[in-house]
Amino acid sequence: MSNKNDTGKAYHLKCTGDALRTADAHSAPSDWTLFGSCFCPFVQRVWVALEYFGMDYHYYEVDPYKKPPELLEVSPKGLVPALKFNNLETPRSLNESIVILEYLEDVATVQKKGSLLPPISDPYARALMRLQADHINRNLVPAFYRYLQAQEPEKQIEGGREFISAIEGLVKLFERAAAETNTDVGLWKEGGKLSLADVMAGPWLFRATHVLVHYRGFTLPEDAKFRAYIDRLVSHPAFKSTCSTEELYLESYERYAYNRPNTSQVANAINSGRGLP
Ligand SMILES: N[C@@H](CCC(=O)N[C@@H](CS)C(=O)NCC(=O)O)C(=O)O
Repeated sequence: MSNKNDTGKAYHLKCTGDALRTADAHSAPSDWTLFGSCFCPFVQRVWVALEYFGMDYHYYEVDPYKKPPELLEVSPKGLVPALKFNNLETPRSLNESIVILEYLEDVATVQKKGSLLPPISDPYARALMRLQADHINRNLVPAFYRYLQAQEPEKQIEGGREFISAIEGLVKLFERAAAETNTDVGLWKEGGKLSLADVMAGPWLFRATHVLVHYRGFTLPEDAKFRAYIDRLVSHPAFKSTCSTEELYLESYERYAYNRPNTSQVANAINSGRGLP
């Protein structure tokens, strides 16, 4: 091992805690199969939405680094999440967390199971939420990995600043939506309902509260409103039901924290300055 503090822990292959209970409750065949991995934040996005809408699905754990043929059939780059449609004459599937989220949002709208977006009657509010989503993908998510993978102390300090600034950018967009619209701004507002932005950012904000704290000595912004937001997010029933125990994340992310070679396509993209897969 190149770094003496790297204890060589492997990523987990089975959920724990609340997520295990949810996976067990969805272990029977269904019209949809969610190809997931217990540690994966992109999977968690889709999983939270499935839980939020109360949809029927089969949770199926795969190792995306081993790329079994059944995963490659439903996701060309062998990335999780993927959603497979069973019981159709011709095989169908979707990959890419955001594409799957939008698909679920459409199905939920048609089936009147709720929505993660403000109502269609308020296109401006919907657009503001999509701005939040865009910021999350463009800034918050890559900043999380750059920070976690940074090895030199100066790079870690810079990574921490960049991650904080991505959080502040998101907060500004939440505040803007609250000021400019009368409809939903998600959990940012006390009493608000879960939003697309909450689902998209939640998995990384949640991991920041333990993975970044543990490996980078990160402290979440002190701002009381932000702290209250994080509490609402991680205790939301749909979110909480997809969370494993802290230990699972700490162990699964050790390879990122020591920037082990070939950790993942995401880690390689960060190391080479390319966009995320
Ligand atoms: N853009 C994809 C990214 C998904 C992704 O990177 N998933 C990781 C697990 S967290 C994966 O499958 N990695 C396999 C690999 O790196 O080969 C999405 O949003 O769904």
